[in-house]
Amino acid sequence: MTQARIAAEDYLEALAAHGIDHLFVNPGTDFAPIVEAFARNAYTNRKVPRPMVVPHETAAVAMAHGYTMVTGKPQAVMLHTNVGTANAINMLIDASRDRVPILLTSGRTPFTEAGASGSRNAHIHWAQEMYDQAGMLREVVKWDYEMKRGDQAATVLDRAMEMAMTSPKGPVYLSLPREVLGEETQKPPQSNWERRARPRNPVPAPADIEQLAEWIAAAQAPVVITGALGQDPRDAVVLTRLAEQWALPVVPYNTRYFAISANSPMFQGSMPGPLLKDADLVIVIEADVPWLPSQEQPPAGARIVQIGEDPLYTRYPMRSFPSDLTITASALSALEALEQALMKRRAAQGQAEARRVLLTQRWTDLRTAWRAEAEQAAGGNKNTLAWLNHCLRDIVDRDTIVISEYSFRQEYCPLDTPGSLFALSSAGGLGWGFGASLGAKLAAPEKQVVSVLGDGAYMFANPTACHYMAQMQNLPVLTVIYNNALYGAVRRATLGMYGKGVASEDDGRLLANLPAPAFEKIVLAHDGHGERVENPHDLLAALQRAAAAVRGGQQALVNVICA
Ligand SMILES: Cc1ncc(C[n+]2csc(CCOP(=O)(O)OP(=O)(O)O)c2C)c(N)n1
Repeated sequence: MTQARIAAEDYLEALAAHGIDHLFVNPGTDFAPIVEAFARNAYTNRKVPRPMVVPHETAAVAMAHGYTMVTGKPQAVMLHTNVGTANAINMLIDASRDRVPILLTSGRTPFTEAGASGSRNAHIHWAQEMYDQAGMLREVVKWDYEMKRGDQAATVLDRAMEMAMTSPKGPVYLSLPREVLGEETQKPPQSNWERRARPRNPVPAPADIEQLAEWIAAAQAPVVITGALGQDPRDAVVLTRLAEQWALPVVPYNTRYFAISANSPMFQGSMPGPLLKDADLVIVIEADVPWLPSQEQPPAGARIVQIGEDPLYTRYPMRSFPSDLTITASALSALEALEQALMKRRAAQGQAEARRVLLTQRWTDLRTAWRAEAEQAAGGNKNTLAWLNHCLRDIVDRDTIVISEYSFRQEYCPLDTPGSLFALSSAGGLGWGFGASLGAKLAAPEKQVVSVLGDGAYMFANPTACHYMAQMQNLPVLTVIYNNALYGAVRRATLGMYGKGVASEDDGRLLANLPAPAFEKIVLAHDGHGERVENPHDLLAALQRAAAAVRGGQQALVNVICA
């Protein structure tokens, strides 16, 4: 019997037509037409995304994020009505603040109480209805919509994807009522996608670049501060070239991507600190918070330049960093234009040479200090963050993707490859790293994927859901836990405000202590390899065994008990 085609079939095909290879799902009663459409598709050879059941929404969105950050190709997630969507919002905030395009969708409880094939037939269908389901997340998506008719499947996706993929990129949301997905469709879906030229990323005005080049040529003490630069790996290539040629020190501050290698003398640590204090030119590129004004400031006379695709961070309610020149441009286009503009100013390079000598010496001294700090732990009986990162040098190679939430430091473990580092969004919604590492591995199976997570961050990720995905989808990743049995950031915040208060009497540990269970045993339940390391002396060998297990196709976890 031939069955009438339903809208869900058109919808899945439209997803594939937009290059969406994976649909990360956590299903519910709203999914029936989607399930039927996937099942029917098994009898055709039409291209549809590969569905993947992820047993927690945090992991599902983090996986989509991880896949997209590595490939640049947005993926789709489908969740269950309001309740599943609610679980996803933390990860959506992360993606939104770092402009990662994700198509988040969820079913909408049937709106009809009877009469249509998708009408309500379960108790929950009444209580799960909201006046405005998208209202929960409207503030963190660029665009949201509810599909109204079955024949809209293709056009609605065209709109969703052009919104997600146009600068500044970001997540979008679509809700999918069950009756609509189940509608019988009469004619092939209409789409004019082939005639929808997308605008390019913003490029800088030539006059602004000339001005900046002039300032660079004249500067005695410039500093470049980056945050999300490197999202396009080419950013890092051009920045490094420019920084090395013009002796521009670079501080990737709370960086989310690889901006410059710590092996370059122009890498000057990850805190603005002294360079900012003495700067006469501060070039802020894709950095929402280039320094903490309550703690440090550039000198009053310093010139400040802010460059970014959305340099005013228009979705941030309050942000007041000064700027003498604000340039709306992608980092790549601004850096390339700057390179050209500086070529005409070669005469000014003498100044840069003198600076290069000083900066190279500073970098050499910093490197010596970083190494000494790391090796100090080797002689002791407690692992430290520096030692953990130092030991990672031994397993991290040019083909490794490192995910940090937020315990990885290039100071102790330099990387060399653009596109090799991904760190938690500036929004700081914890629980991202483990799922993102799975998405990264899915996107780049040939690469070694290592995530370095705090013990708190690991638990926020719903670790059993993540270990489950690693096992079921054959995604052997290495998870390294920097386990200080503490919410260290919470303790620091308490001591920062009440260093002399009553809360300091127990070293700010009230509400921050996190006595940790044997995480290394959780991975065993998922056919993985687990290690627990108490003594610094044992760390390297444990990491090597874990990396070998991963090469053998097993997921692995190293629980590093730290000071
Ligand atoms: C979803 C979420 N909940 C709570 C917080 C608040 N928070 C910020 S840092 C932190 C502690 C994280 O602990 P851990 O990952 O062990 O890292 P540590 O601070 O100890 O280095 C918490 C709870 C958050 N950022 N995100």
